[in-house]
Amino acid sequence: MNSNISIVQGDITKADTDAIVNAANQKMLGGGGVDGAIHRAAGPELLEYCKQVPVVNGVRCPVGEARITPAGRLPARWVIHTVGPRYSIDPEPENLLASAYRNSLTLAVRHQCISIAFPAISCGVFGYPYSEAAQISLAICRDARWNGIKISFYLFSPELVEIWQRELKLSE
Ligand code: AR6
Repeated sequence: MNSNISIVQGDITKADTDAIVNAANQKMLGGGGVDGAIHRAAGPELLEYCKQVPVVNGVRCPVGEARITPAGRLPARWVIHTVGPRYSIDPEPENLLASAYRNSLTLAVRHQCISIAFPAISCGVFGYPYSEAAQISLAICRDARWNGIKISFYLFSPELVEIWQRELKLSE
C-alpha cells in the first residue's frame, strides 16, 4: 500500500513536484479552472507542447487517458494532462475517473517521476461529487504499484481538503 500520500490546500501551479496533473479536456488546448491556471503559469510554451500531441479521431486525449508534456515555466518538470469524466454525461464515470488517475500515474512512472501533484479531477465544471471522487482517487493512489512515488493532492477549498483528509483516514 502506498502510504506516501499528502493533502495540501493550495495552488497546484506552485507545486515543486516532478509532475503536476492537469484536469484538461480532450482537445488539450487550455480551458478554464485548473487547466487555465496551469497554462497561464506555464506560459505559451505549454500550449506549443500540447499542439504537438497527435490528434486521433479529432482528440488529443480521450476521456480517462493521459498525455505528458514538458512544463514550460512551472516549477514542475512535466505536466500530465488527463481528462476526467463529465459526471452526469459520460457513462460509468467511476471507471473513467479511476482510469484518469491510473493512466496519469503510469505516465509518471514511465518518466521516472518520484513525486506528483493531482488536482481534484472532474470536481469543478465536470460536476463530480466530492466524496465519491475522493474515494476513487485514493483507492487508485493507495495501490502498492505506486510505492516509489510521493503523491500530493493540491486542493483549492477547505471543504475539499476536509473531504480528502477524511477519506484518506478511512483508507488507512
Ligand atoms: N490549483 C488547484 N486546484 C484548482 C486550481 C489550482 N490553481 N484551479 C482550480 N482548481 P476544473 P474539471 C480546482 O473545473 O471539473 C476546464 O475548462 C477546482 O476548484 O478545473 O475536471 C478544462 O479545460 C476544482 O476543485 O476541472 C475542462 O474543459 C478542481 O480544480 C474542464 O474544465 C477541478 O476543477 C475540466 O473540468
